[in-house]
Amino acid sequence: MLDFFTIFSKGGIVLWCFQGAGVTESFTGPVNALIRSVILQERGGNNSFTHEALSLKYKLDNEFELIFVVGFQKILTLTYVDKFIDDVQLHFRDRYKNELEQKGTLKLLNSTFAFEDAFSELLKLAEESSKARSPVPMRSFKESEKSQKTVKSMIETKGGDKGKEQGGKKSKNTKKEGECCLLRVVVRMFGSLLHSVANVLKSPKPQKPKEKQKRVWDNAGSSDKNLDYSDKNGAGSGDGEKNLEAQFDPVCSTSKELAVGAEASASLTMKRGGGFGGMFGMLKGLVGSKSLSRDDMEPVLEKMRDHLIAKNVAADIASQLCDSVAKKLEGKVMGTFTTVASTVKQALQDSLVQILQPKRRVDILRDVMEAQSQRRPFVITFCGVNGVGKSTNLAKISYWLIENGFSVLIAACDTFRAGAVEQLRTHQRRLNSLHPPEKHGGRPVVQLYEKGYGKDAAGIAMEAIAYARNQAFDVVLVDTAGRMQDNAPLMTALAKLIAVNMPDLVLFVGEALVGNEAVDQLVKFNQALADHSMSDKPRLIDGIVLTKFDTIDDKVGAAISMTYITGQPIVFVGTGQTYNDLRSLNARAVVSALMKA
Ligand SMILES: Nc1nc2c(ncn2[C@@H]2O[C@H](COP(=O)(O)OP(=O)(O)OP(=O)(O)O)[C@@H](O)[C@H]2O)c(=O)[nH]1
Ligand SMILES: [Mg+2]
Repeated sequence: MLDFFTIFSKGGIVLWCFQGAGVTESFTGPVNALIRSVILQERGGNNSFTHEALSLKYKLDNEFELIFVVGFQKILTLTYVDKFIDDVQLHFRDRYKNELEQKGTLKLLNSTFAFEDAFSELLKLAEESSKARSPVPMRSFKESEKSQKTVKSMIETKGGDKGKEQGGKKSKNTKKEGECCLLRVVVRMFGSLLHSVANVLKSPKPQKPKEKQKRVWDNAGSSDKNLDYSDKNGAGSGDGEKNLEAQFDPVCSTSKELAVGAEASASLTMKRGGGFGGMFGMLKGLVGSKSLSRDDMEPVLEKMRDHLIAKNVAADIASQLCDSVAKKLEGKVMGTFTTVASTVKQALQDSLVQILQPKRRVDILRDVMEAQSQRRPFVITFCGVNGVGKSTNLAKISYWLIENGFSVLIAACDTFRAGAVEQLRTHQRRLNSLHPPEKHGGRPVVQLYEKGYGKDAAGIAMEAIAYARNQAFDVVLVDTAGRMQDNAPLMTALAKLIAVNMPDLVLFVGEALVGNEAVDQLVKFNQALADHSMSDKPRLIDGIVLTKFDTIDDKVGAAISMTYITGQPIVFVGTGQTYNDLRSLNARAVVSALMKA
């Protein structure tokens, strides 16, 4: 049933692996994909991953820095896998504790882990238990308990079960029961009050109690004892008081009693906590050297989550990140003199830096040079919702490219918004005035390719690329119209533009001001590109331009949301409205702004 099971250290040493009978394909690819796309990208909140036809589940052992991965065909529903992976982890840890405790890669490499027998045994047990739990056929009505009941048994008889109930429950000295008992006393008192009022109304003469059970409400003459109906017979004998005492903690009246009460409650706290409360607990929390549990981390994670949201990280992403950090830390032994809060904070900080680090090389200048050597222009398309700064940042990037010695053709493919073409023409003029043609062999370094409004944007982009090839421009920057992610016709048009022209880079332009909306925008842009792609491997967003970074102070969360969703790097950061206001992202600076209280 299982395709493979592998146990490896976080450092990358495979300690043990199993390959299912008849499975010929190597599992290196899926495991590498899991490491690259989930474990290294802090998407560990959910411990499963699908890769082509395989479903992978994994478990981290943070104490011994191990990863347990199981793979099986995704069409199979293996209900036992979660428990099985836990069992294997526990067995492996217990069996090879000594080897695993030795520090150092070489020692680990030299150790042998003959785990086959135990693994097969565990697998057999897991498969059998899942068979045993296979769906039970539905019972017929005749077999059900309901069919055994007679109508008579369903009719409630007054007081029928009372005695049984009282007798059965009396031994339990719980608070709930005490409350019930008190309620019963009150109800009885109220009942007898009504009863006596009725009696008084019926006969004005004072009544003599005929039987012991009959209760009389006589305000004038009866003592307090008469009011106590808590004993079984209803006689105010004072036994009821004892019963109540047994069910509720007595209220301490003297200071001695108070002291005893305090002691008792202290011992109760110790018992409940299962360890040392008070000062010892506080010291233990401070000094550490215990393994972290989810419960220990929960309050800190909750605070961290709120903190991230306050810094403009999308709520979903903040939760996923905190879950991933929790998974990474669960079971980890804390260092001496570290608190839970500092451990969690450090782990979160590392995760954030990891997310912002580019996963692949993004070097536009080098790529342009490579395209130059192939005698073709390097094409970049800018897309995003309305007014985020696509055209302005396109102009800034033109300036940066010109400064680096390249010639640029701007394709005016926003044929929709009034003034879009004129806006680009103004930028072209200004850029040419900053870099006059005289300095560049008499040829303008920036040109605008435009066909006015209302035309097909994909067609204009294609013509512009052909023109750039003929005129030996180094780079083509394609400006597109802003569109909301829910506008299906416009999203289809963008997907077509990208599918037809196959640009070298698709940059998504997004405002740093955006909060939860970032997730929706990126997911839907990527979805539209995937849906309308003509190839098996669709062209999705390759990178992000994060604009208006100068307007957000330290609420830099959008950077995290955007990179987390796409897994793509932030290629440029727009920090103002002049041509110089273009930066690359400094991951550490962003993370320190994020973590700042
Ligand atoms: N403060 C600041 N403002 C910016 C930045 N980038 C763009 N802007 C401003 O944002 C506004 C919109 O910029 P555009 O470039 O026209 O935006 P667009 O995405 O092309 O808009 P549409 O084409 O209508 O979708 C302009 O006023 C820009 O000056 C930035 O990094 N910082
Ligand atoms: Mg524009």
